[in-house]
Amino acid sequence: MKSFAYASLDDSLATKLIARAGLADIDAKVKNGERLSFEDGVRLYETPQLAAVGLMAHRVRTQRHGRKAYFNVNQHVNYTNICIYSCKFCAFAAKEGEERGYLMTPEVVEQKVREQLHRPVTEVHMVAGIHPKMGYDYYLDVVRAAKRGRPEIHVKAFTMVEIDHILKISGKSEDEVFADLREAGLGSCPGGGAEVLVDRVHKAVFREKQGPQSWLDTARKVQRHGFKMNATMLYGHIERVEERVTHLMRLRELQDECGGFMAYIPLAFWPYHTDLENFGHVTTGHLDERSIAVGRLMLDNFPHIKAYWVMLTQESAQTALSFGANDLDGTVTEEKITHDAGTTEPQALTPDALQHLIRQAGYEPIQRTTVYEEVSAAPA
Ligand code: V47
Repeated sequence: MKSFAYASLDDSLATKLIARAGLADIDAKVKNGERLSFEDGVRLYETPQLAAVGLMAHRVRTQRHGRKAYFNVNQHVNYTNICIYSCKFCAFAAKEGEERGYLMTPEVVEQKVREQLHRPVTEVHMVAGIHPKMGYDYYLDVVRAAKRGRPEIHVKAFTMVEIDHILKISGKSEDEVFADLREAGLGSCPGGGAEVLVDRVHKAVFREKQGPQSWLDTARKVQRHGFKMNATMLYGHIERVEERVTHLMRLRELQDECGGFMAYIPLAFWPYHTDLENFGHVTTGHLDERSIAVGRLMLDNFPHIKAYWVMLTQESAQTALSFGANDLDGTVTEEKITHDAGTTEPQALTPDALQHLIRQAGYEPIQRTTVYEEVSAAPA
């Protein structure tokens, strides 16, 4: 298939368009590999000229990744929805004793992984609520159970909220806990729980849960102990533009210090069945593309920008490949967090469907492992 016109827009024409949008100074910085400032980030979020922002992000994406677009074959296991916290954006959490509450035993986790043995799954993504009663060994056991079910699988598990909780209940030193997690089979950590790394948003929306500084401190611990991880931002609720940019600056600083982030993943907020249902709006393509593009431009030290189709929708995620994203995440299989909050997307996509989205946008689909090794070039 011929390249999608936008993706191969002549560079001098792009430069003119960006200058017409009043962003020539930012464009010059991007071209010279200069770091963008907080004020630049705010302008990128506020300019009405989204196409110009997208062109700059696309140029950076193309320099780094050419026409490659990654996906993986994975499965999600949300081992419990019972949670001590009541975050206003969350429709997934249940209280102990509530009818919709559930807790998987390690045996059930193993069974979930075994159920997918006929598919070429390389990753299990495990995140959950913070259960009031489960002890330290339970966390190690769910990781061990996944590995028992499929020994070669990469276990990407536990957000910084879970890691912080595990450290606190362990009664062990930080070194011992990370050694135990590694021995159990933990491979890396997902990027959830960051929400917006700003105190105002934390107080207003997820007051009881780990705050911005603790998320960053825990991420530092994880990376210093040699684990790779991702970083998310939950956007499209009460956060302000300046707060989104502050979030990005904080991630960029930590990446300078530790270098263990693989991908930045902006997550579009779904409001249904949450305490923000009457306040929030469903995500729009405009904000999705901008979130991806600004992430690509501000996070000059992040190798990958992921457009997570479950939250962005397939349409927005596919378009995001031309706005700075180079990854669509994976097949997913069984997702609860966004589905409880009303996403209109299916539970799973086949590798074929992901490759189709990528090819239709003019890119080359590449199956990857969790840590971005190429599994194999997809057949043409
Ligand atoms: O931390 C909760 C978010 C996250 C809602 O690292 C919501 O590869 C939208 O982090 N609407 C969990 N989002 C998911 C996550 C993730 C997903 C895919 C890949 C990776 C990765 C990480 O979901 C939570 C929270 O920020 N979330 N409720 C909601 N109503």
